[in-house]
Amino acid sequence: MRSRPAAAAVAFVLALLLAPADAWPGWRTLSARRAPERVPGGLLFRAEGAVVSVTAVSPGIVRVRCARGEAFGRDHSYAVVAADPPSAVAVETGTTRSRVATPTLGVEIGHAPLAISVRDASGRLLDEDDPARGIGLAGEALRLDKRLPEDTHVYGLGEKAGPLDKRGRRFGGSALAMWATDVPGHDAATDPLYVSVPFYLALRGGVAHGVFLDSSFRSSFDVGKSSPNRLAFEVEGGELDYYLIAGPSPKQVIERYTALTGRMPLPPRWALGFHQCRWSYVPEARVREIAAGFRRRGIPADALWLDIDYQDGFKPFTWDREQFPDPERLVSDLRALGFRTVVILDPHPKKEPGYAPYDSGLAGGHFVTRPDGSVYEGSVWPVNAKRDPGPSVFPDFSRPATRDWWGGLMAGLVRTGVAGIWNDMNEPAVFDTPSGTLPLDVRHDNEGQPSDHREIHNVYGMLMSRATHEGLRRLRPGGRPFVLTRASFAGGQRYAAVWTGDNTADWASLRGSLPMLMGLGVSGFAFVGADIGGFMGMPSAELYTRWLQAGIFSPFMRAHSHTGLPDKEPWAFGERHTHLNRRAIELRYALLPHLYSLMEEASRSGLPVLRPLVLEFPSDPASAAVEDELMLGSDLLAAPVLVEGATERELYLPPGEWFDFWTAEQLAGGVKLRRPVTLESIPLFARAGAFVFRQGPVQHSGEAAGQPLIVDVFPAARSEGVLYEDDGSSFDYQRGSFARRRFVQSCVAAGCTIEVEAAAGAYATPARPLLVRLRGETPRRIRLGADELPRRDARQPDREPAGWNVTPEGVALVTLPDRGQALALRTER
Ligand code: MIG
Repeated sequence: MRSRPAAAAVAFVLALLLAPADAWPGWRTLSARRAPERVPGGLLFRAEGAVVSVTAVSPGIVRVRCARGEAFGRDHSYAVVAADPPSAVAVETGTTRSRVATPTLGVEIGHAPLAISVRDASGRLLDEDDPARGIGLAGEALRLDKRLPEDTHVYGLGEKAGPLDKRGRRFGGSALAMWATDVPGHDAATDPLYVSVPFYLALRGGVAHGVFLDSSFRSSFDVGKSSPNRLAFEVEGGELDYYLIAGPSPKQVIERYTALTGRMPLPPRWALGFHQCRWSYVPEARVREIAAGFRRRGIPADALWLDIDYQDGFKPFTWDREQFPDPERLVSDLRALGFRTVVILDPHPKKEPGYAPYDSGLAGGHFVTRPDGSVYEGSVWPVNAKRDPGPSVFPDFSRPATRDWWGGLMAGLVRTGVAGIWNDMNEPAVFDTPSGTLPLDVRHDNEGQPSDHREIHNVYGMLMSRATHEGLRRLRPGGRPFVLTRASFAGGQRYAAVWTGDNTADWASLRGSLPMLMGLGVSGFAFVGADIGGFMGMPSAELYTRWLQAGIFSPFMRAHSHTGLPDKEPWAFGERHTHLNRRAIELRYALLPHLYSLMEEASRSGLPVLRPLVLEFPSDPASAAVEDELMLGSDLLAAPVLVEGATERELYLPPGEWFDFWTAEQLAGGVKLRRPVTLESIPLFARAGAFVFRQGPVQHSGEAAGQPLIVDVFPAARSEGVLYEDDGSSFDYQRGSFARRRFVQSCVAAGCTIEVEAAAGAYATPARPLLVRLRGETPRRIRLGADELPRRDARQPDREPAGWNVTPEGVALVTLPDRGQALALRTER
């Protein structure tokens, strides 16, 4: 039976009219009440009970802001550092639609409901609000619904468990919250975790854009969960204030996002070494034993960590003098062995008159209060002290004067020689509230506009790490600070590295750590790592070794353990595994020059060091969901073994030409491979054209000076690589004292040319041998400039300072003295 066309049309129109109300109970959709007004950078719309502005903040970033009432409140952000003045913008206003356009982004705004669509310069649709819903109001909450096309992938949202693609797989999608939470033993289903980054990157057909919701209130993201083709986000208070960020590549989105929220500062080089931690190494004799344990076994390491038990009754800024009678001596003795000391500082000084941080904090009004003005007291570690247990008070890190005060309290630790600070429990975690954190009505300064914990909770940890970072900068002006934090927020990459908290010693946690770390990287946090070996519980020897082998590729590489467990150091799993573990850490140290160069790049571009494949291959559909492999920079692909008892590793190589890093076997990409593996295997692949910068064996990062610089070159028609070096610890690089060197390769049928440019910058690299390893082919002849390079006698290598030979493994190895000069090698096939 056929219905009459007119009736069908009426039914269709009716359905359209009724649908929004039906589908959106409890929410009121905003519509413009009159023509928009011009404001700097864009347009302002007035709706029933709310205002909405759409403004360009840079050619590639448009800001959409919605507030209740007749006008916006204070324009303030803990995340955004560089909002440029509104840039060149074209504005058109119409009766039903208006437009705000930059040279990169065109935003069309429908007036009723207020809903936008975003196109790039070529007119391609990037993003679109649900045209029937747009922005909704309900109680204190504000919400926005966007369309989520079937083929869109969603990455980022900070520190999240589960799949790399936040669209999710199970249950049709993900509902993810931003609310810093202490979650010991988290697993793939745990949400939220400690860090809140309300930023995502959407990728569709190889074209990316980003959305950053700049709200510190609790927010939620429904990524295709309640409806597979919708992405909705909601804030529980304050404004709905978000930025649309142009690509078109995912890397450009991340560069723009981190231009807005800041980038990781270059860390000291030692912080890229291996860190050994445990809850807790006490007394000091045990710390010395651990240090000696590394050196005796020749296992490289750079830092030893002191967890809460080094303190007197868990009071920050104190030492337990029975267990640590002379901390200064301990720290300097460790330093003489090449170890830095990092200590924990939690945000909960004990309420104890006579304890200086409590007294000065109280006098300075530095602690958060209840609504009646009394200082809030809660139970955290000091309540478990053996002597005089008691409650804690909580610094208000949202008050600038409090951040300064807290920073100054570290003077003693800095004088003791402590090299870095570890901020834990800063969600903040509280033992005696049902929520596990501060009550929502606790008062905060909020940088001069008093507010409550609902608004500050998510930035509390970041602001603590900011106070710590800024304090270290003041106390030790010449040295780069090292801070590790558990909780943070968008922009927190400016202050501290992040570790993923209390994971578990099981295989699922090892596998889950990869997408978690890659998601953090996409979200602006380049300096990240997970507890190697797993924090809760005891790993098998095999799991520990596999975790270490994967951990080599984490920018922050630290092994840690819960209290009360057997020894978990790299040598605690028997002789065979000690050997395997040493080899893994040695590879990490060998790669330090490469890693440091990538970290320097990250400090300027915001691009992560540990990358999901999709960042390098955004147009390759098969790369989109790969989460058990990673890219270290753009040239190395690691496929760590993540399965118990594995005898082979199935892996995917993206399109292009590849080499097995170990054997230089040439492999065609765009396919899945199966590679046999043993316990020793660390499957690693180099893109054709890769330059891999390495150093010889060391016991700690301080031993590198004067060591040979080793460069592995994998042939390609044309490629380049960049090596970055500096003194590794000071800020002199900001005044030109660095050495940045470009390596350029071009190959034709007859052979390859490898040009090493003279270093740019004023830092003089130490005189050293330069070892160039030509991988994947053995030439007949090699020239240095115009002259043929002599063959070296591998048995008496020092006879010929410059020359080449073929190593026993069959690698053509060129040895040259290096003083940072330019040089050119030509090979003849
Ligand atoms: O309530 O300081 O995530 O790394 O060892 C536990 C003791 C407190 C939690 C941290 C963990 C640390 C532990 N801390």
